[in-house]
Amino acid sequence: DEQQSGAEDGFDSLLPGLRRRDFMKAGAAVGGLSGLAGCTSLLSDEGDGTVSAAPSHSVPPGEVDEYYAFLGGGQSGDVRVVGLPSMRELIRIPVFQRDSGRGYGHDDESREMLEEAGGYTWGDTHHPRISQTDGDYDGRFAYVNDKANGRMARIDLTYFETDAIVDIPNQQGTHGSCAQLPDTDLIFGVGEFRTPIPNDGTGDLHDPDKYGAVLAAIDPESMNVEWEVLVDGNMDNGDGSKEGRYFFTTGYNSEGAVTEKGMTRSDRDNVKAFDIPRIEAAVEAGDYERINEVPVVDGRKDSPLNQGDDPVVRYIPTPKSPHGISVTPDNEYAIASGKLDPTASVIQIDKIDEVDDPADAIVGQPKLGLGPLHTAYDGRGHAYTSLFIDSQVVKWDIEEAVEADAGSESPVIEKIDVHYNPGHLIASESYTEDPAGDWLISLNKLSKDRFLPVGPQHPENDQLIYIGDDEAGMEHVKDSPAHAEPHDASICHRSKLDPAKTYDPDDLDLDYTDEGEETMERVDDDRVEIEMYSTRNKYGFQEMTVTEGDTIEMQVTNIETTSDMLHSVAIPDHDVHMRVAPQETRKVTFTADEPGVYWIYCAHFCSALHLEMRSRLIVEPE
Ligand code: CUK
Ligand code: CUA
Repeated sequence: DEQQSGAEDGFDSLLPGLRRRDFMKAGAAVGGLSGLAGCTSLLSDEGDGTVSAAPSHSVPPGEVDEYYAFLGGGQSGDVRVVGLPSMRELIRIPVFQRDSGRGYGHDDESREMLEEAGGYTWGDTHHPRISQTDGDYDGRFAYVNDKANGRMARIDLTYFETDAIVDIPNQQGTHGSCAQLPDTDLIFGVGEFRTPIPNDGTGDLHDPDKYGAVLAAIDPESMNVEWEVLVDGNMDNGDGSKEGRYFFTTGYNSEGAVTEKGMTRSDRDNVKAFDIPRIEAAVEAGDYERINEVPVVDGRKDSPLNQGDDPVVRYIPTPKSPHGISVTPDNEYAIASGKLDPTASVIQIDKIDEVDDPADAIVGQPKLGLGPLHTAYDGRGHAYTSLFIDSQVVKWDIEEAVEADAGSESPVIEKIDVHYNPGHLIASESYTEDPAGDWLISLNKLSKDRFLPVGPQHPENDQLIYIGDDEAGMEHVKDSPAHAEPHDASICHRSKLDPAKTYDPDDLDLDYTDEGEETMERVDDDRVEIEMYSTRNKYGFQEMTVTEGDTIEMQVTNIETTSDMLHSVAIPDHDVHMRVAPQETRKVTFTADEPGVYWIYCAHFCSALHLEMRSRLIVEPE
């Protein structure tokens, strides 16, 4: 391999540890080989003998990363927070699943939220998107879909925790999720699976012609579903134009089939351009049908609302089953990746309104390689597209693609191998109007031989690629194993987030219980209410005596003001683990149905007296 061949021409002896490829790049960076002696300051030493043109991705002990990456955890149901460029996983935010590490799904509030959202024990999170104001991340919320159960969740980025989930009516399989730009006035949930609507067992369940899929628009504050649009075909991913006029979705199965063979029969599918103001005018005018309490606008091709010059949805024909779609930072183009076709389709946004035939809004169709799935941007006019089948990332020039003939490969600048089979790729701040253009992560589906074998389920491989040097080209700098299975991500500069260090008790619904204010009261024949504090190294009560069959409502305030000083309430044999962070108050309700003595303990290691931090729950027989 090229990297090993340096010995032949003596490069290795010139600079031990410098690979030949890097040597050549280093030379280019200073304008020639003669500058070699002076170029070492441009190089970073990764400490493992390799020298690279990229800035160091290794963050030294005690220092912090420059970016937060939020990754959808796929079938794990969570959102991961990873520091960039180190790729260190900082924390996981449970969304659709219980998580004892966070006490999520164990206290009353989060448990009730999960129950009201359907009571499912998992979700399938793909696309975390951060709220924006004026076209830039405002650090307030992240929104993420649940493809498995047709839901959308909101994560409060002050506390890095899920604070709302909506079960979207008329939608099974919420795939794309995206905030309306530039100010997050709506959240869009893209319905993938076609079902009868309403899907309540009425009508002919076997007739696919009676099935449909909807786009859902959700209010970002109330999380109410405001309206939906019924369309032809399955939808897939989505992204919005930067000024908020259009929301684009890709899709497959324009055939309306129910088998793989049927779904791939025709050569064309389409990108749908939803005209948001036009849809809102239709809702305003009462041009909808209310189904499961949601106004549903008919956006199918033959809908009366789609005839004439002012359709609610424009169907832009593209080759076979386009998958990813993303709008360029300058809002000129929406680029759809071909999936089953080797091209991407470059749609000029301001042409959509002008052309008679929607197909004429496609102004470029570069040939990129096999299995193009998703496209990210560096803000310098380049696009980066993942090639699932070729296991590559291809960098190409957007304007060149507009100039070139359809099917031309001339816009392609460079390809780099990834390992293996990338789904999404994402560049820092790529979804904003001003991408940073330095790092890119390729979220690879297969890792095969890249890590120590750990049994039949291999880790995913999230690969870090430096894209900040157009001269030197893309450089793959790190493999990072990931728990199954990241799909999409949003990367946000750390300056745009301001997470709390402790809770603000005013943000919480439950009353604060300070030391000396603890109470234990029988409020009913079989109901006991406890309000107490926790601190190093005790709970408000050393023991609590109840009677078999009692329902216990236990509310606990962590009165610590020191950040990072967590305590919890773990109760053996009662399935209770309630984390309480500094200045937080939480409540858990459970039944004491087995007489006996139970040692309540703190499961977060909080001090040298952590093991002594206990209380006894004494359950007397009836
Ligand atoms: S994604 Cu959801 S199937 Cu390509 Cu945006 Cu992975
Ligand atoms: Cu408190 Cu351990």
